[in-house]
Amino acid sequence: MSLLDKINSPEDLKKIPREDLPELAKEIRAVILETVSDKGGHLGASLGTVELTIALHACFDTPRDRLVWDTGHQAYPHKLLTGRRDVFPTLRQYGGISGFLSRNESEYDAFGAGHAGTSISAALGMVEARDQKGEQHHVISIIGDGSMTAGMAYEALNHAGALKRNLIVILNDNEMSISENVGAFSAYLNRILSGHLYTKVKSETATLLKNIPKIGPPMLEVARRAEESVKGMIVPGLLFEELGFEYFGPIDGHRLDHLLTTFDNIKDLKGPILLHVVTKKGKGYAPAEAAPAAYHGTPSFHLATGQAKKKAGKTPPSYTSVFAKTLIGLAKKDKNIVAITAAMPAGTGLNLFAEAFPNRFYDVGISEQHAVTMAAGMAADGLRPVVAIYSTFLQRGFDQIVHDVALQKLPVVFCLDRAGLVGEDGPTHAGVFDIAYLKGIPNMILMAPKDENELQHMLATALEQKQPVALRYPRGAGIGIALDKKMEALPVGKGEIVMGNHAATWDVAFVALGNMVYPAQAAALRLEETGLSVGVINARFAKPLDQALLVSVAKRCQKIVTLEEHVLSGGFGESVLALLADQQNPGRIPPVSVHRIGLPDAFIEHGPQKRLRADAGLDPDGLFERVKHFAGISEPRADLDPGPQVRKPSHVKAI
Ligand SMILES: Cc1ncc(C[n+]2csc(CCOP(=O)(O)OP(=O)(O)O)c2C)c(N)n1
Repeated sequence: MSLLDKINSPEDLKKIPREDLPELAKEIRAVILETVSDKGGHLGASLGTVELTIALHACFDTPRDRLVWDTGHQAYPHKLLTGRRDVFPTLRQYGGISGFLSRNESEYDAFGAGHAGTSISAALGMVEARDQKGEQHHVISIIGDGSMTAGMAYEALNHAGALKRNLIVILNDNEMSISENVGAFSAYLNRILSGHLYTKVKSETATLLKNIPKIGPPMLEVARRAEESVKGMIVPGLLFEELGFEYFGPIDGHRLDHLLTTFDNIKDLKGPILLHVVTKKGKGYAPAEAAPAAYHGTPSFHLATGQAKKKAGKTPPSYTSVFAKTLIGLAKKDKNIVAITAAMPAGTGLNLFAEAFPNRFYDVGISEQHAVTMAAGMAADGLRPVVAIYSTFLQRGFDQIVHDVALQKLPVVFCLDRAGLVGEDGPTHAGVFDIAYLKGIPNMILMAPKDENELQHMLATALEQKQPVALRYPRGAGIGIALDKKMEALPVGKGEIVMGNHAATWDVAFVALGNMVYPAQAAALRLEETGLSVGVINARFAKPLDQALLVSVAKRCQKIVTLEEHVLSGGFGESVLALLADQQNPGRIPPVSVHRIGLPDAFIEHGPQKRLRADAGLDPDGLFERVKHFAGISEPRADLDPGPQVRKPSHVKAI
C-alpha cells in the first residue's frame, strides 16, 4: 500500500513520519501525471505545489484553518490529500470533480476560484469573519507570482497591511504566469531570487526562522531594527514590508524540511505575514520543466515522451488561429493596429502577432481592467487597439468598457475568445454572459460570426468602425470552411437569410446568432423533412439588431425561434423579443410567438463542450425536439416545458 493510499484526510497525513514525506511527494506527482496525461488538465502548476501542499496540510489544521488557493488550477495535490484520491481520475470529466476549487465539492475548498488574483481579498474577508466572531484559526492565501499581476491582489495587500490582522500570504513564485511572467513586479521578484542575494539570504532566513519563537518579541524587535539599517542593500521583500507585511523568504518550495520548519515557526506570529516560496513549474517531469507554458494546461499526452495524443484526422483551424492570422494580415496594411492580451498570448493566438510585430504587442499581465483602459488611451490618441480577452475574463473590465471606452466612443476592438460553453474548465470559465453585459452599453457594436470565414470579415469590419466593437467567438475548431483571401467589410447591423429565402412564408423561422447558425440549419433541414417550411437567419449582430430584417421575418412567419449560446437572461433572444414586441405595439407586424433557446439560469458544470451543448438542447437533435413542439407537430414534452430558463442541467457531481 502506498503512503497516498493511506491518506483519506489531512489527519492521516499528519500520522506519516515527516522523513517519509518526500516519498509521498513522489507518489502524488505520479498520480497527477497518470491522470493528466490520460485526461488532460492543468499540469505544471500542480506539479510545482506538491511539497508546499503537503507541508500546509501537515502543519495547519485544515479545514478549520482556511487554505485559499488563488485561481485553483494548482490544487490537484490538495484534492489528493483531502479525500478526493479515489475520484481523482474523474478530474474535469463530465459528472466528475472540478479542475478548480469548489465549495460544493469539499469542505477543504474554503473558497472557489478559476479567475486569478482573488485569494488575498477572500482570505482577508475570512480573517475579518473569524475576528468578528471571536474564532481562532489561521487563514492562508496561496498566490502565484503571475496572479500577483492582478490589480486586485494589491488592493487586498494594501487593505491587509492597514488592518494588521493575522493573515498569512504565501507567494508561490515560479517565475511563470501561463507564459513568461511580465511586468516590473515580476522583475522585482527576479532580483530577489537572483544569484548571490538569493543563496545568501536563503540560508540566513532558514536560521532566522528556526529561532524566531525562542528569540521572543523584544529581541526580534532589536533584530528588526538592525535589519532596517541595511534594508535596501540586502533585505528582500522590502516592498511587502512597506505595505505592512512581515516578509519571510525566499525559501525553496521543494524542500519539505524547510517548508515544515518555516510553517511551524511562522504560523503563530502576529500580523500580516508574507512568505515567499520558490517553486518550479512542472517540477519532477522533464518535458514540463523544459516547456512550462506548453504544460500549463495540456490535452492528454504520452507519459513516456510528453508528446500530445493527437486525435485522428485533420481538424479545421481554430477560431483563435483564424483571428490571429487575420489580425496579422490587417496589421500589415495598417501600422496603427496594436494588440493587447492580459496574460494569454498563446490562448488568444496573439503570440503569433507578437512574433510578427513585437513592438506593437502588449502583454499587460492578468490585468484586464488595465488592458481595457490602456486600449482606450491608445484609441484616444490615434492607435487602433485590438484587445483579445476571453469572454469570461473580460467580465473584470466592465466598468472600464463603459466609462473609459464607450462613453468616449473610442474605437477599441474587443475580441472575446471562448464565448459560450468552454467545456472542461467549467463554470468559472464559461463565456456566457458577454451579450448581457455588453448589449446595454451605448455606442457598442456586438457581433458574432457563424464560422471562421465570417470571423475574418467581422474583424475587418470592426477595425473600420469609429466606435467600440465586440466580437464574440467560440472555443475550439471552426467549421472547416474555406477562408476568403480578400477581406470585406460587412454592413453594420445587417443579418442575412441563409436558408429558405425562396419561400414566401415559413411555418417557423430560426433567428440564430454566431455558432448557432449551423445547428439551426441542420435542425431546419430535419423539420423540412416533416413537411414544414423553415427559414434560417444569421443575425450576425446582437447589437444593433437588423430591425428591417426581423420585421420582414415576422411578416413571413408567426413562429420565431431565437438561438444563442449564452444565458437567455439578458441575451440575444431577449433583444429580438423586445424588438418584436415594440413593433407589435404600433401594429407594424402581426402577433408572433417567440421561443427563445439558449442557456438556462444556472451555472453549468464542466464536461465536454459537445455534451454540455446537448444537455442544454443546443445541438441539432435538441433544437429539432424543441421546435417540433413549438411548431405544433408534436405533443408538448414535460421535460422541455415551460422552457429552458428553468431547466436544470442534468449534470451531477461525483461528490
Ligand atoms: C482574471 C484571469 N485572467 C486570466 C486567467 C488565466 N490564467 C490562469 S492561470 C494564469 C497564470 C497564473 O500564474 P500564477 O499565478 O503564477 O500561477 P502558476 O500557474 O504559475 O502556478 C492565467 C493567466 C485567469 N485565470 N483569470
